[in-house]
Amino acid sequence: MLTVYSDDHRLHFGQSELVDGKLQPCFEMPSRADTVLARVKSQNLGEIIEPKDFGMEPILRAHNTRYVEFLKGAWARWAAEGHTGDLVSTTFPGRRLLRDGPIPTALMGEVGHYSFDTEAPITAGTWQAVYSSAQVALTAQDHMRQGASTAFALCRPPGHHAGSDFMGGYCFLNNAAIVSQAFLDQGAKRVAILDVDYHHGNGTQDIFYRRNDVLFASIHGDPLVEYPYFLGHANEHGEGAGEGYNHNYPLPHGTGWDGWFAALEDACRKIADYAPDAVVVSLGVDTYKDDPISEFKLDSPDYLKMGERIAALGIPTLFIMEGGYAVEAIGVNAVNVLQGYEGAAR
Ligand code: SP5
Ligand code: ZN
Repeated sequence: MLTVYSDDHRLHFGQSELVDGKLQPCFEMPSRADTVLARVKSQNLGEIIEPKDFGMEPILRAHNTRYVEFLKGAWARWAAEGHTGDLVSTTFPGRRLLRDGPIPTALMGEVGHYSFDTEAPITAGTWQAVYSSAQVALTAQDHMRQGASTAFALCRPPGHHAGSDFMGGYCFLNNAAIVSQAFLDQGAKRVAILDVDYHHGNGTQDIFYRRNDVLFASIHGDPLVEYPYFLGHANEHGEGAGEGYNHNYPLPHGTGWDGWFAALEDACRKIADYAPDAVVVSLGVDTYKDDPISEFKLDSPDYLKMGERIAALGIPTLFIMEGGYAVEAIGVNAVNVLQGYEGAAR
């Protein structure tokens, strides 16, 4: 399996994250991608290439232009104001504040307008890193356009919490949404996104919620007790033309392989019924038992079985790296999914 990777991910390195009222190092750190890349190499998964540059157009097919312009220019404006620390929002349009009102001209207001939490810090290199992360995904997608049945986009920063016009949860541009739209723009009739990250892919759900050309299925910690808290319930099935094309599997804290696999089985049957031209997997491995911010109990060998079940769909599958914060284990776990897939698809 081809892996696409760019060193540019290092350019995004948030200084800190608020945990228990204290600032601590960000869980989403550069060494995550290093661990995954090292495992891809040690297992001889296949060729590793740098991304090509597909420009802004495929990004703007999934994202709001003004939001993207904001991301691109925010650091230069922040630095010009004399700031040196990360640009992070602390104020958000909660209920009966103007969520869609005039966009504040002050940066701290504008970043609040475009954020849903404090977990997507904009640093000096954030734009280049998220742009390259999207190009990593698009390059893997292009490999499949040319006929490959699978590819691995080793994206960092991740993307599934980012909506068309908002960031949060370590995410800025939604890599899975961008490549799904690219498949459609190249002639695919239907794409299914399978989101196996521990957290609900609220951004991806939001982008495709009113559409029937992308089916979204997500297995995640129940939002009643888990981040992102405000989306991801089982009764969210889509709206308008999208009714029936969104499937959430919220699971309780402590869920192990058996409970998790039952949800995967149901999601895979829905995907098979949908008969998509391509499957995009939002591959988070924060479902691991020792993940520092998560409460599922999957163990490393389980990820092989996850890959095998996805391969049994028999549909071209693009894997997009999302979360996973047990840094020493995420290489083994992510690559186990890919090797499980390849072993079964072979
Ligand atoms: C892409 C992705 O996986 N984003 C996840 C963002 C989750 N942010 C919530 C972090 C909450 C940290 N809670 C600390 C618990 C320590 N035991
Ligand atoms: Zn996650």
